[in-house]
Amino acid sequence: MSSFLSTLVGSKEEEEKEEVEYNIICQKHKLLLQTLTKGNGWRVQHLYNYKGFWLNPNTVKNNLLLHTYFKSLPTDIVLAAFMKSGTTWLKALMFSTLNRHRYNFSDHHLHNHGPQSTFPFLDCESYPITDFTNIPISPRLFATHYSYTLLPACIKSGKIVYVCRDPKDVLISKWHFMSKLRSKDLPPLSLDVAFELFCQGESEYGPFWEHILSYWRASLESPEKILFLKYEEMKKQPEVVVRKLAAFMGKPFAEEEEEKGVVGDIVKLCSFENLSNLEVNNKGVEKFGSLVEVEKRDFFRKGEIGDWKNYLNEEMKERIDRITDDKFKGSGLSLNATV
Ligand code: PAP
Repeated sequence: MSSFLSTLVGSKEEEEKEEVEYNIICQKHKLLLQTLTKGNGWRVQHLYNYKGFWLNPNTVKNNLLLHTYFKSLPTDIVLAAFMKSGTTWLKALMFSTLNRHRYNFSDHHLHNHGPQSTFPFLDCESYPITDFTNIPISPRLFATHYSYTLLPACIKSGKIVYVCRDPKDVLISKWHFMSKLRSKDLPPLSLDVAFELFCQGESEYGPFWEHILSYWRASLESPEKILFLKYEEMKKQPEVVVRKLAAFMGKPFAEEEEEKGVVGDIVKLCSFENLSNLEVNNKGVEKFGSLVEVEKRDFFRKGEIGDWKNYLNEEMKERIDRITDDKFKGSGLSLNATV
C-alpha cells in the first residue's frame, strides 16, 4: 500500500475510533444524569450535582469531553472564575497585555473584536471537532467556569488566573444575566428565589463559596501556578493588577514601557466605559456551543462595586456575609473586607 493510501486508511480508522469513543461518552453522560441529584436551574429547568458542583446537563457532558479530548500545551494560560466575577474584563486585560507589541492602542484589535472572541471557552466547545491546534499564538488563552476540582490534570499543571468577586454583587449580576437567558418555557426567576438558591449553593457552577475555595487552596499550594485576583482589587488598583498579570504571564513591563505609560493605556482600553461603548460590544450575539446565544451587550451591565445595595435588604446582606464568613473561616481568605 502506498504511504499516501495508508495515511488515508489510518485517518479513516482514527475517525471511526473517535466516533465510537464519542458515542460511549454520550451514553455515559445519559446514564450519569440518571444517577445525579437534581436541583433547580436558573437558565434551564434542572441542574445536576456533579462531583459537588451544580452544572446544567450540557456542561456535565462537556466536562466529560474536556477530560477526554483536551490536550494542553505547557505554555497555555487558563482564566477561571465563577460566573459574573470579572471574566470579560480579564479577557481584555490579559489579551491586550500579552499582545501589547502586536497592536497599536489607537487602532486596537479589541476595537473591532469583543473580549469573548479572544479566549475559547473550554466548557462548551464542540469536542472532539475543536482541538485548538489551529491557534497560532503562544501562549494559548482559554476560559472556564469549572471549579478547580473539575479541571483535567493537564490544565492544573499549567498556569491559571482566577478572579473572584463579592458574592452579593455576583448574585445580582448573575440574576440579571440568567433572567435574560432563562428558557421562555419557565416562569420568571424572582430575586427572592434566586437569593435562596444562591445561599444554598444551588446555581450554575456553584456552590459559589466552594468554587472559590477550590482555587484559593490550590493557589496557596502553588502560587507560581495560580494567580488569585479579586474584582474589587482590580477596580481599586487596576494598574497594580495589570503589572501582576504581566509578570505572572511571563511578560513583565520593561522600564521603557512604564515610562511610555503602556500600563495606563491597557487599563484605559479595557475599562468598562471604553469597552461597553464600543459598537462591537453592543451589536449581535456571542454563541457558546450550539445551545447558548448571548447578546454581546449583556456582558456589560454596570461594572460597579456594591450594586447589590439597590436590591438586597439588610437581612439578605447579613445572611450572605454570614455564610461567607463561615465558609471561609480558617482559610485565610476574606471577601467581605474588600467592600
Ligand atoms: P461571565 O460570567 O458571563 O463571563 P463576567 O464577565 O465574569 O461574566 O462578569 C460580568 C460582570 O463584569 C458584569 O457585572 P455587573 O452585572 O455587576 O455590571 C459586567 O458589567 C462586568 N464587567 C464587564 N466588563 C467590565 C470591565 N471592563 N470593567 C469592570 N467590570 C466589567
